[in-house]
Amino acid sequence: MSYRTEEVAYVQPAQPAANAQAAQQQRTTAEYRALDAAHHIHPFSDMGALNRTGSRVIVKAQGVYLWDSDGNKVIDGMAGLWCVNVGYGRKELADAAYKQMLELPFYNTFFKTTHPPVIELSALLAELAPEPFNHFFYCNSGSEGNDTVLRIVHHYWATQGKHSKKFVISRKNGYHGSTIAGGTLGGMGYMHEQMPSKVENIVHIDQPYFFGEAEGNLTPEEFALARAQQLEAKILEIGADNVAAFIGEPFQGAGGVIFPASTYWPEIQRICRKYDILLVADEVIGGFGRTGEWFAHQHFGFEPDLITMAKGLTSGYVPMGAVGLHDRVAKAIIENGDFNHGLTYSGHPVAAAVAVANLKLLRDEKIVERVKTDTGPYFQQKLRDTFANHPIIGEISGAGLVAGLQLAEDPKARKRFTNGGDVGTICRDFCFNGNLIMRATGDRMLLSPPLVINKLEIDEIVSKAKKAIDATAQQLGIS
Ligand code: PXG
Repeated sequence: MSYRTEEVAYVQPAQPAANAQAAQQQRTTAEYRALDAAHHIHPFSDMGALNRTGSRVIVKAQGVYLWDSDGNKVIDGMAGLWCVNVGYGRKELADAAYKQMLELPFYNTFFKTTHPPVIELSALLAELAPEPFNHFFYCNSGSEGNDTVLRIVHHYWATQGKHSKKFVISRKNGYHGSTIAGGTLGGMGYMHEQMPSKVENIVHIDQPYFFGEAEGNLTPEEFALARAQQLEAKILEIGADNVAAFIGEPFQGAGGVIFPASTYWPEIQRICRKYDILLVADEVIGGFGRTGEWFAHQHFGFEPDLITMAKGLTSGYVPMGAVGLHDRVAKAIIENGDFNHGLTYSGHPVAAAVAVANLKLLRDEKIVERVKTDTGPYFQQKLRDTFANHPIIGEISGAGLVAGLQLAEDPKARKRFTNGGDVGTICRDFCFNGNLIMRATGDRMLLSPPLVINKLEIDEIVSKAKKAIDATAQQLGIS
């Protein structure tokens, strides 16, 4: 169904309804689309193009399934936006929010006050996070988490009397959010192009993307080591006395589920320690069970100084972000006077109550353990069995319940399509039409389903993905 933007202004609003829910139910898909086009600017979207075709209107969800306003049932291979770890429709989270809203919907934590939900959440996070992480600072999103990381890093070095340590090193094709700090830390060229003002003293090194960027006969391990050693070269170029931190996602999520070989993170850690540089793990996607560990840095075997968290912290039911501080960083912050940073909603009671309910589900229902020992290995094996010799799949990356499928013109020669982004979009649209949500990042197809997914539902995702990828190959004339 399509319509033109200029028709939108003449759409009649629906009759006033007794309550908001009834009003929602009264609108047709066409009415929703028209109103959306008339008044809503979507994130990261070409609104002119979107308004001409219209958005898919998602009206409800349960478990791993979504329903749109035409009644289509869609399996969600992306857990919303990498966040609905406990799946949709968990009453425990709704109850926690409801109860907290009646008890204490808001109070701040600025002026010598605190409240039970933020206390419970902090204690629970200290229990679930690796041993040296016992202190947490709260915000509303992953982007704010990384802004907070920068504030903590700078304050930390000031407390150590090392005021020249200002530079933060991150990676091209990393994603750290869309505030000015998050966008600058990230290495997305198309974002930087629209950001004439950036945060100072942030520089980027190359990413550990073997399939796309390795040259010659390097093994994945040799390539990953070489990419990690770019950090050392960059530190020496800037001067270790001027470098404050390195930040990276343990695996790049939005950048294409890029899993570095096992040599990468130990080398990054060695370099950070050698030059006295804080190591920040952005766990906004990797945290809370995605790889089968509570945190993705545990999967890769390194120990960060700071951890950025969001998404799975509340399974996306309400917005919340946090930064976990290693004891040595926390000690410096605690013992050195005011830290002049905070947000109205730092530690929001409703968000904190939902986070506690969410983390207890992940823990008590052994959801993270199941990802590690059961559903994760099943998912990874199923993908490899299904796509190992597929004519347009060049690489399958991932662990636990996250995966990237590299589309390629010649998989064996590691030859990518020259118009890879278009091929990804074709494939994404086949998925969409087949009622599977799968994300395309350029020429990589991504999966990150809710962590409560069962094996039958995994089979459904993989078979729908296969149909879409087969259809893509067919459209390209490859078989
Ligand atoms: N760090 C990482 C690693 C992320 O993936 C953020 C920070 C920022 O979080 P907020 O809550 O501010 O969005 C993210 C967010 C995509 C997509 O299309 C990924 C994210 C956000 C929006 C879209 O893959 N990741």
